[in-house]
Amino acid sequence: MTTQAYTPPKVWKWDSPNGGQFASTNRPTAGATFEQTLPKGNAPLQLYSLGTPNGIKVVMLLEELLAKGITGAEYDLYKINISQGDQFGSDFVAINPNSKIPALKDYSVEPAQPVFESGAILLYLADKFNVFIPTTLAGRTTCLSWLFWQMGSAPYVGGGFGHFYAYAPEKLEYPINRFTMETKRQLDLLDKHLADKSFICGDEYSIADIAIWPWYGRLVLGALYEAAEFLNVQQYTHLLRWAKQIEARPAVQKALHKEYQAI
Ligand SMILES: N[C@@H](CCC(=O)N[C@@H](CS)C(=O)NCC(=O)O)C(=O)O
Repeated sequence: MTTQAYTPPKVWKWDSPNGGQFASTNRPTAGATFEQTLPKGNAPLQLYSLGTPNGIKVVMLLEELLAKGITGAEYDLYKINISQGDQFGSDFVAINPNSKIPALKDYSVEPAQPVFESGAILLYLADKFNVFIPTTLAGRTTCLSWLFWQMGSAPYVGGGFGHFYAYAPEKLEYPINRFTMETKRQLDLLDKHLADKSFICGDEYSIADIAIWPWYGRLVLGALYEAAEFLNVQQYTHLLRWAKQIEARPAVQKALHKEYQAI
């Protein structure tokens, strides 16, 4: 494929497939496209997910809750194969109309509560069990600021930088430069923020760390897009210290292992 200047038509049309890693699943419409019955186990929480950064977050929190002996956090984990289009099945769409993993259904309440968006799932579980979120309004507000920051910022890393650096059918300088600039700005922000504190919100590990680590922690640890050298991550010493500290948590190791084992 060669790079050519593109003159947009008056009305955009879906040119399927348009190449690239996700060409088979991306589409300009929402909603279920086929009937599907999801598996369901006996645990109070049923999680439908995959081992992506957004998926890993939820399993990280559930494993931390179980490590604290919170039995209400027991869960069954089922793999949603997004490259085969499982996210467009009727049962999955009933939990998450946005057709993206992760999606959770809490059967410990009546009626069972569906939750989608990884940040909303983390907040729901932290509030439900009253842990991994500060209890003061000031602390909670700081924690939620960083949680929402992650949710708004990581798409520039994943959908922008990661897509054009690792997945797009050809390497294009303009989008790679644009999203590398923004990704490095975000890494520098986290590095500066972590210079004088153990965790994102201070001394306590919280859902803000859990949301941020699978994206930015794993990026500087070289686990995403094989981009550690390109992004010169060694310069982010505080962020690297934090990333390694979290990686060493037993619950995190369990989550990484479990997520990929999902059936
Ligand atoms: N903001 C959402 C993003 C979720 C998301 O983008 N999930 C991706 C995998 S990481 C997905 O399911 N993609 C399938 C698709 O786009 O069809 C969240 O954090 O839950």
